[in-house]
Amino acid sequence: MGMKWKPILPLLVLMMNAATAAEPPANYDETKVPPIVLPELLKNGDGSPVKTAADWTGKRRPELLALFEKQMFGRAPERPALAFEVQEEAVPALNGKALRKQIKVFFTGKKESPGMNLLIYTPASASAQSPVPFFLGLNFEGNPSVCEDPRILPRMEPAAGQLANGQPAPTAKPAAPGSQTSRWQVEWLVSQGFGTATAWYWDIDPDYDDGFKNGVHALYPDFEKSRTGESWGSLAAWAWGLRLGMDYLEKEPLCDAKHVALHGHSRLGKSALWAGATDERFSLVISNESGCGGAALSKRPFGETVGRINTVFPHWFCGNYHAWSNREPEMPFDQHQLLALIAPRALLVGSAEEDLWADPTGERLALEASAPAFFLTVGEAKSAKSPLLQARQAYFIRPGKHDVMFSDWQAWVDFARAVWK
Ligand code: GTR
Repeated sequence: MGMKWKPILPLLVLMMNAATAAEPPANYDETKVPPIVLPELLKNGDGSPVKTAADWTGKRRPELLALFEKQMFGRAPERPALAFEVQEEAVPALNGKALRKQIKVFFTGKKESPGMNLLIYTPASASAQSPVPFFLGLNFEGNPSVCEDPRILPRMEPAAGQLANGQPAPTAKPAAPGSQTSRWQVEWLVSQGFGTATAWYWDIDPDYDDGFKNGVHALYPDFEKSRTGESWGSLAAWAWGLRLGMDYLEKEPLCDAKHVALHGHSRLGKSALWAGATDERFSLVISNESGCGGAALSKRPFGETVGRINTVFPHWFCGNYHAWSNREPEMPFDQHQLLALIAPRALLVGSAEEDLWADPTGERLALEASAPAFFLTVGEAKSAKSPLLQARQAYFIRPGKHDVMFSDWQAWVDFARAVWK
């Protein structure tokens, strides 16, 4: 036995060295960022130019969607026909200022299957006759964390899991009721005339590397049986859940489904961008400090890198994305192209000055580089009626750290009002 194992040890040591050697330390020095060349936005893969909105919609947009699906987020199964159960009909909440509803949305179209709890608040005055615009987003810590309301149904705790390497999986951090109040601003949002809908992202897929054995992945065994480098990772699973949330909002009488803003912070901002890129029902997409794999350009070596994100979160992207670790200069795509997929709908990219890990400058540059797709598509769609083409895109940066703050919400609401008027 001993003899058998001996030769393997030096090999293991070698492999570990290779892994650490491949991960250079994060760069935070702007003078060390070399000039970068971004992949073309308005040129098709065959080299032909994209000159009109029809060229974009008919050819370039589908081509880029396929590229991001194949190389980055992975292909998800078709969403099931909507099946939901009203757990709580609209009832007065938050001292009469709001209505609260709680809905279970099932993941396989069958009512006995697992699902996510969608928590909804609207202004007290909302009705089927006067539905309200909505903000939809996943939360990090469970529905009871988003505001102080003892009637929010407890989160559904997932069974203890195992990591792909056989170790016990981490359990979700317990959340105190209302612990995320400042990040959700529910009372303020309803006072401004908006509805808000949210679900816990772990309901869809627990956030650890389990080899895609649990969460929604487990509910599609036939799809998983033929798993390849192009199959969905966890970010795509959360995006899939967001789209299912929209399937429900389209049926929700209190929601004006033509005006739904999809928002997400950090890793959930990455998912929001992918859901917004793939699903044109979202009329506004808000990426808050989504950084690497979100709004930030990957080709800028600043803060988090593709190699680092794939190492620390191997389950987030599809298998193929791992091939781009530490090969950013060779990547045939970058995040400005993902942002462009939102056009001609509205897009807000939010950054924080101290959130250097997410590369605020890279987030702004990606947004700027996506602008030609917005000019092309919005310009032709709205022509003279919309002199302010830039109003379809906003970049918001505020002082402070990686977080969702009240000032972020104020900016999002201001922008929503501007694009929805
Ligand atoms: C970090 C990760 C970021 C971001 C963040 C978050 O650790 O490196 O890409 O997603 O987590 O989601 O809070």
